[in-house]
Amino acid sequence: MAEQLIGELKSSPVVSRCSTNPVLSAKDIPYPSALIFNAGVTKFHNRYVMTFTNDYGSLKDERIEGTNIGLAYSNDGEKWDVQPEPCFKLETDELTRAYDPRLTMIEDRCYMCFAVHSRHGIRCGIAVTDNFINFEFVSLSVPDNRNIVLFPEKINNMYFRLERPFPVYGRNEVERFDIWISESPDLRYWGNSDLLLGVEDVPFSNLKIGPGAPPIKTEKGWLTTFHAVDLDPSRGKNGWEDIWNKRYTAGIMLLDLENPRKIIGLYDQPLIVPETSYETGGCYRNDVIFPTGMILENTGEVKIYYGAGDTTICLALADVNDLISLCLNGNTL
Ligand code: BMA
Repeated sequence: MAEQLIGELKSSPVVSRCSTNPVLSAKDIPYPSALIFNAGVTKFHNRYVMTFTNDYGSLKDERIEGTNIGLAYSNDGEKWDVQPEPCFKLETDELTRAYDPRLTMIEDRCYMCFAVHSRHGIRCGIAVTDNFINFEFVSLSVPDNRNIVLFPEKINNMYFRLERPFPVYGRNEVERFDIWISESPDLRYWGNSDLLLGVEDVPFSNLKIGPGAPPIKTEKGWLTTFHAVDLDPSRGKNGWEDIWNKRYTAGIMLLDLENPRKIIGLYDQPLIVPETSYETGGCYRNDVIFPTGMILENTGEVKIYYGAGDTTICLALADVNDLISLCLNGNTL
């Protein structure tokens, strides 16, 4: 059972929302689309590239029929040119849905991590591409696992990833899920797994947490977002489903540059909380902020992309030093 209720939360004042939010929604998509959300974003050949979850069906009748992954390019990270066709879809007897893509450039190639529904549980895939047309499978986890994000470079000669297995028997409570870290010599074989952050150490979650956008490298450490969920059983219908009593917020933490298994700063309050009309109403699931992309510009500006309400893609902006201060000094900024 959920522990204490979390109550009211507020976004950090260091974050501002892009004035053109949502930066992408179903009306911008030139093929069947009802909900688009949870987008991987990175810089690729001097442009920004985005891959995003596209649930198609009927927005009007609140019906989803299937999922593919769409592709968009941008020159400024804000205005997006959606490509005429989706770029990725999984449909085999065993694997039925790929979604929640995250993008990481490593050694000049673009890696896409994604969640996969299979007939035998939820798995995490990693594929690599040089053109967003052909994708080569690199690895697929065992169930149940979701939200894999890759670090953009080797650390002490190993690749690292954050991930979120979901133990259903061993944790003694329903949906009590944590963030883990693993390493690999080749991005294919993963091991040396450790708990990175337990949900009990996040004061604004009473349920589960998971990795957000792939970490970015700063002078002070690896800066990375995560999603944090709180449950309030008194919440009722809050979107398409009969009952949606969860809220998703975005948190932020800083990991040691040389040893990313070590958290050197964790902001004890959420960074982004559902607050605007496009986050709190009219969504498939209202009150969901799901960060999946983060870009550090030369100016020190950080672009944070997040899915809003599992319905649109939004952008938030912050200064990298402010984000680092939040992690190191908590609420005393
Ligand atoms: C998670 C995933 C995400 C989704 C989130 C909120 O479990 O399914 O795709 O954004 O829930 O509904």
